[in-house]
Amino acid sequence: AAPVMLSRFRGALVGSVLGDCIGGEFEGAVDVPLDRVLQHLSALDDETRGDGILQYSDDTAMMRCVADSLLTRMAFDERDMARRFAKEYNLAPYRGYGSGVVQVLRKLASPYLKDVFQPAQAQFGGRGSFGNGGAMRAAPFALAFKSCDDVRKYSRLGAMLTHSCSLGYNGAVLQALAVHLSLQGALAMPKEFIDKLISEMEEMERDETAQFDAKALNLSEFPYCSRLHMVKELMDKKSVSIEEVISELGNGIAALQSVPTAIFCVLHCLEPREGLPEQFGGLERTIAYSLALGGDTDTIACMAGAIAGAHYGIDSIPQSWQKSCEGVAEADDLAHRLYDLYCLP
Ligand code: 8NA
Ligand code: MG
Ligand code: MG
Repeated sequence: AAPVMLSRFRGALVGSVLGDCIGGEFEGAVDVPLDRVLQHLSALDDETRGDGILQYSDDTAMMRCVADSLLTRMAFDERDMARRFAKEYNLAPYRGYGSGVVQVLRKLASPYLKDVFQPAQAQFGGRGSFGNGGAMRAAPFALAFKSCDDVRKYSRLGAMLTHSCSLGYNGAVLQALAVHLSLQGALAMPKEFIDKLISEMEEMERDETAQFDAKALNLSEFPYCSRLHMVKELMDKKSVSIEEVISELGNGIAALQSVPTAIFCVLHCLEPREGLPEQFGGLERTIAYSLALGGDTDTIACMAGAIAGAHYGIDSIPQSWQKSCEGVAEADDLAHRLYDLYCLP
């Protein structure tokens, strides 16, 4: 039976935290053999393992700020959200933030700042960041807003607090829309799911700024659409190698090289796959597969975990995994409260 909406909400946020915590092990690794991934995952079942619980990173820290802000303000409030990012960074700067974004977070801490979008716009010589930091924290926007229009609008603004390059914030909108559709059960029809995302991105990338940024960065026109078309092609293939996924979609810290990749991980793992344990359910397969790609594993697994968690629901997540990761109970609580907000008339 399809999971109920509350279970999907909980799955989305808990799945996201698990991806971040479990994926942290391989962040930045170039080559991650599947047996190392499976070893890492089976260690989570071992109650006696000595290395304590897996810590979350910037992905979860910022996701929690987004959720807390939306819940407290019961709306998108850019000043409140910016203040929470800055405060969180100040309290725990060791969470593995991107090297550029820390400058934005320091500026956002200033009480004299008039325009909270300004520090992000000053990044990288005025071009803004195209990193995946906006996308990694985008899931709560899909839980806080019912309409597709609102999800689009506020996930974009939320990302622009740190990522003013269109490649950065469009990646965040793509991630939020993927979670939004997954909550509606749209992954029951994978082809329609990817087609819907392609048409959404077509609309967004027709925008003048998006066209300008793609050109300035030497990318093809409609960069997200091209990647999503590639996702669709890879879905149709009988067998796909890890190398092919990495070379066609990427596994890097740019949103363009990681959001379509995370979406592919979810789609690819809707069915059992060779090399992944038979007893694994879809969410476990998705996380395992995301890790095996190497590169920005915590963030790709965090984004794939949110989309997959929204599809399979909380009951698909092993207790032992939940117990092994920092911040799961808090994420579950945020999901419950966002659900209550979502249900308000
Ligand atoms: P960001 O805005 O600092 O972007 C990340 C990086 O992307 C920057 O440091 C640059 O190297 C590069 N970059 C982005 N935009 C441009 C541009 N316009 N021109 C040239 N280079 C650019 O931070 P973010 O929040 O987007 O980063 C998110 C990632 O950082 C996530 O993967 C997250 O997990 C974290 N991360 C941490 C570690 C770590 O050491 N723990 C490693 C990689 C990433
Ligand atoms: Mg991280
Ligand atoms: Mg990362």
